[in-house]
Amino acid sequence: MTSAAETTASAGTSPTYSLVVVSNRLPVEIEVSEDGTEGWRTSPGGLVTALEPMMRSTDGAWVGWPGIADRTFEPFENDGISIVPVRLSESELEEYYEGFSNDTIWPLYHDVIAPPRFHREWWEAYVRVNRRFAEAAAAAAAPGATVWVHDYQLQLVPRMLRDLRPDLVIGFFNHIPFPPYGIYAQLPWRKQILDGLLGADLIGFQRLADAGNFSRAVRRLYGYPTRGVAIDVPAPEGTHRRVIAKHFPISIDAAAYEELARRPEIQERARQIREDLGNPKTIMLGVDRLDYTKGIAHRIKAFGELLADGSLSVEDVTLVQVASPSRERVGPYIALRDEIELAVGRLNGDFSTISHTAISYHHHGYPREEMVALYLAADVMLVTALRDGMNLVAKEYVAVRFDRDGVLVLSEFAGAADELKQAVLINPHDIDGVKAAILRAVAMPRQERLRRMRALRRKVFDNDVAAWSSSFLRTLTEGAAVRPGIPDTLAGALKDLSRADNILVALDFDGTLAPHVDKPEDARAVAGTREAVQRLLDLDGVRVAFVSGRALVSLQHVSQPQTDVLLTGSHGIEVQLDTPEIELDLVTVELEQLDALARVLERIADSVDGTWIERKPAGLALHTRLATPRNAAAAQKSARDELGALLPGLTVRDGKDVIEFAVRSSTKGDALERLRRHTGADRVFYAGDDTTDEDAFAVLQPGDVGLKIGAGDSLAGYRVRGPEDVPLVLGLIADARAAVAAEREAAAGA
Ligand code: GDG
Repeated sequence: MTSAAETTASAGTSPTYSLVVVSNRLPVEIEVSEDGTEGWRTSPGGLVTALEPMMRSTDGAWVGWPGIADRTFEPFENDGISIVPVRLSESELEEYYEGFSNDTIWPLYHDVIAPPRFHREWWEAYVRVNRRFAEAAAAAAAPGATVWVHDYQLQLVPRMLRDLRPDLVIGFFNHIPFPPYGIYAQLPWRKQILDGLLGADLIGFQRLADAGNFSRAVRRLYGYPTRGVAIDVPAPEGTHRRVIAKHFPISIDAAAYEELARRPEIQERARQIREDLGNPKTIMLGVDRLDYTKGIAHRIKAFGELLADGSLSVEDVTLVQVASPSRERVGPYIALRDEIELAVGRLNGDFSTISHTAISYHHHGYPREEMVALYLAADVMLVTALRDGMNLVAKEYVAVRFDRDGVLVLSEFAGAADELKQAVLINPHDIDGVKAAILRAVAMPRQERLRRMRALRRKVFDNDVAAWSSSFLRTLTEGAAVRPGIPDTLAGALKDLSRADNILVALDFDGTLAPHVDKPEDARAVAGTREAVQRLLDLDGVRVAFVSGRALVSLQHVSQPQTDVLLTGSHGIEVQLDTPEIELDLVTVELEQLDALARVLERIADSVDGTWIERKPAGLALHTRLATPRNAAAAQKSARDELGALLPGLTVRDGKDVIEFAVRSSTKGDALERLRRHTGADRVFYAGDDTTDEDAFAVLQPGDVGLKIGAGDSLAGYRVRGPEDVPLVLGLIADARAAVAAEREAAAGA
């Protein structure tokens, strides 16, 4: 237990961290010992287990509320994790947490199972508290740090944080469902919440459907273009920021649950539980926070009807229901407790005997060991949620059952149903369906139980919580967002590169020097590019080249290059290397093939109405758009047949109403090799953004530097966020080179 130090004023400059997790509750809670001293105790939750190893290894901090109102605590270290407590007052707890989070957002996002209540004061408190969390996270984050914000209580934090700290990489994960638009649209602050979330680079959801609901809401309320998981959010100066909204189904530390289940004392406890219940043939179990989303009443109703109609008897079947206390000051939860306990009391009154209780009901929290023993003892696990983001209880039950026995009855409205398809799936609203599923589970033959459980276990163990968090963070830091600015490692590599005698700086154009635009002819390099290129051109031993997939004439038009810039177009087929003419980089035999190809196609085009040929740098295309379908097909067939016989090595590409033949297929890798030979460079710097640039990265040699612009897999060793960073990188090369030249001059003079 770490002792708790309270403070009233913030103490000087605080340290900063490269990974900051932000959640409403901290992973620690305050504990008062008998002598009245206070200390911190780790509260074991799934999220802590998931993030602990990463937090320890990456210099992480956790920002959150310590679970006690009106107290200010200094940041402290607990079990290797830095803890940054956020203060909440009693009235803020009522309005921001119990009110807006748990009585507005929670019911709204869970399909309005309970009516959401909308109060403007609650909303104001929510904004205020979210700002406090954002400020605490901003203060704790090192330059360029990754911040991972959790859950529905903090949906405004991503935007507030981005405004405070544009340098950060921001992720958000929503643990609960995101509702369909028809429901979401009820929220008076629906636009503000979306805007808050869109401040993140990556927004994670439990299910595919949740991510879809979110993207649809963004389209409906803001009209931003969305494609697949990508949403393009307008940013200053007519640019866009790409936000990814994608599902990452959360999981549990499956191995840790199995390890507990294998302990002899826990197995003994499971046997004990069975005995204490009077050794019924079947134990059914429900474990839930006492929440109206969990469908506890539906489960009790179905069980009661089965007892009433004689399908089950209390001698044979007992239902154990753990309903752990939750949100006990929120109105609907107070009413729910009464409703459930009335139903349990009635049912027990009607059906229990002196020796057998129908429902063994427990309104307590239990230690995890006891939960595992209950899972082990349960023949049938009932998860009947009306709506649930994931439902970890279902996964825990599966992880514990190393004996591969036990039947999981699972609501299709729990996120877990997307993965756990071998469970007995139910619609909890269909009471007859639930009753049938219970009977099926109780009577399921052992063979079938084992088969299903084996498949379920594979799912849960293959995608455990470590896989979940690393997949989210990988997507966040490598895929969805690239840290802004120039990485230190890149600056070091450029210094090293600049020591070579001859350097080639080769640059892709579209997406690298110029942002992508809708009309290719509108592309222009970002401000500062021309000046940076000129600085390089002015240095001895430095050559600059543009490498593009565009036809060379088009590249000249959009890039307006200085005369000394070397150019290659059409993926290396066209080159302009220190001559005013555009050369085709074709060898004699290819030129001869090109002639032969032209003769054949010209003859065909002359003889078939509505067809014509187009010359390309290394080939020709036969267009058939204006011919009758029959003539078009015949012309294409004879071109293919004749050329197949005459020039078997040609590359053939079929298009709509066009067939293309090329004597040479070339890549940007070929282009870069050609430039390396031409310039005699000892070291090469190459920058590019798309898959065709990977061919160039692939031919880089030790000591060369490859720079990927933006997200996505790449062979390049370094990465920056976008074209606006490239002039800075070029400036660094120029600086380093100038410094080397000055050094050499000084050495020569000495
Ligand atoms: C939200 C989403 C999503 C419960 N009673 C006791 C106890 N528990 C543990 C369970 C489980 C956890 O609490 C409950 O997790 P669930 O996933 O079932 O549900 P929520 O609390 O509603 O969680 C949900 C989750 O976030 C994660 O993203 O899956 O959909 O609603 O781990 O075992 N644990 C102990 N004693 C109890 O009495 N020790």
